[in-house]
Amino acid sequence: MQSKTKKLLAALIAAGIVPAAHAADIKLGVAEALSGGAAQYGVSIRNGFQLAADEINAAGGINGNKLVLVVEDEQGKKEEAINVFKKLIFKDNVLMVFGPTLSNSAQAADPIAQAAKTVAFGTSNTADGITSIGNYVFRNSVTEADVLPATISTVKAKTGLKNVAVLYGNDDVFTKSGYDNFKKALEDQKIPVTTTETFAKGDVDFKAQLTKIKGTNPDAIVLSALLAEGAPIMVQARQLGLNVPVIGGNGMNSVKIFDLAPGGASNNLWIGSPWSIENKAPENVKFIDAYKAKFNGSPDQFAAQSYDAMYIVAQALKNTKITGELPKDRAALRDALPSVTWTGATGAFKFRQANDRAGKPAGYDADQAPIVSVTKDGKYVI
Ligand code: VAL
Repeated sequence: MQSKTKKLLAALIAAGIVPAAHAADIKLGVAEALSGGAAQYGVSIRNGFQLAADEINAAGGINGNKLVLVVEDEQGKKEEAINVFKKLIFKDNVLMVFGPTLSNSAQAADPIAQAAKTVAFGTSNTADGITSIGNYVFRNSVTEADVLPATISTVKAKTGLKNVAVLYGNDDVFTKSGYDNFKKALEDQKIPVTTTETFAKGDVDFKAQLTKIKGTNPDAIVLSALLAEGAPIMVQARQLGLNVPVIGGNGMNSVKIFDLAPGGASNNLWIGSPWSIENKAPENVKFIDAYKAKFNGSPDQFAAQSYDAMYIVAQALKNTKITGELPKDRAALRDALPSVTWTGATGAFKFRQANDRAGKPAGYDADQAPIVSVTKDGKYVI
């Protein structure tokens, strides 16, 4: 189609004169944890995608073509993530797949997308090594490796901590990667560790580990956990009189902590992220207001990152010639993505090339710096 005709069609669709069904739909897969413990993140992520796609479609879509989301629940389980990726890529014939929610699932499912030469775009995967899977793997979530050194140095500067105890989940790709990066940051910043304790997914009683930690009298607890375990850990720590700062990774960066660890138990939790609800940049204010109006609640960082990711893909799509030949279109989208820059709810964004384990170019990580916040009376404050 000539670009003039395309523009006219886009305008007619936007004005509701021509129904969008007359234009070609662009099918995008969304594979997120919408049930189970990781739904604490996955539902926000789905909302962010929906909000951005609705806005983009209301503004005429992509050169007149409408974005259609095919949403699947991968339940926060790696086996389900594999099934859902296969369904979206081979049965639904989506152009690309967003997700899955957990790094643990991404490590299992992203190789399917890579082998099928279909973009897998994670908006919440923060463990090491995800984008080393291959050149079709992208993420706009800032990694633990990029965030945790800044989180540790900020808490050290602001609280004067001299030592820490470490507690982490040793059976999850993200919590283990968070531990590895915390350990390195603590060594680099010469902060002694009083004790290192572990837990497993599904544990509910953390008193043994916390009692041991309390016995070493640390100035803070470094915690690499997902909310399902991290929230009860905070509750039980406070019950035991451990009121020291808790330094968390990405798993603890959710407003859900205020419901799951109520009555002040969530206070004094430190996290780093490029997104903050306090950031008054116009793109962020627009996002927060639109999210509140649509979903009747405040957004979190997970919604902000998926919202931005949809706009990043939309930018790439605007520069992609969609031919209707799926392998060609999937490759064209991949090729258009790396050079996209975008200023959205999380601020200015660009990609950074990641390498595979042999040091050869692979996928793309986020190139963004974190801001460190601390929880106070039901809010993350800078
Ligand atoms: N960032 C984590 C992960 O990569 C969670 C919190 C989504 O698994």
